[in-house]
Amino acid sequence: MKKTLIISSLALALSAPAFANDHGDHMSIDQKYAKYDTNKDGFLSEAEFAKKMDDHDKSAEADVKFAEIDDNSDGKISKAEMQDWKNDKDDDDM
Ligand SMILES: [Ca+2]
Ligand SMILES: [Ca+2]
Repeated sequence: MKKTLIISSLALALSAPAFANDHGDHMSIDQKYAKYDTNKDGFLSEAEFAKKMDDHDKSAEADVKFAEIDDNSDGKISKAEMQDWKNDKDDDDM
């Protein structure tokens, strides 16, 4: 009984970090994109992105983040750019 408890505690401890990451990212990129791409042109404009950052209380960083994510500097964020940026970041605060 005691041994079982230790093993399950260990399993819980090992699975906890993975679970925490999943928990912080319960929406897929597609879902997030659909939510904030309000004019449905398939890109996030700076205004659309600013709204997204505002929802996360990060409006002060919006222009910096936008420039960071907008890899080809065409003034809009494609899904691929978003995905690349997310892949580069370990902690997902989006
Ligand atoms: Ca758009
Ligand atoms: Ca771009």
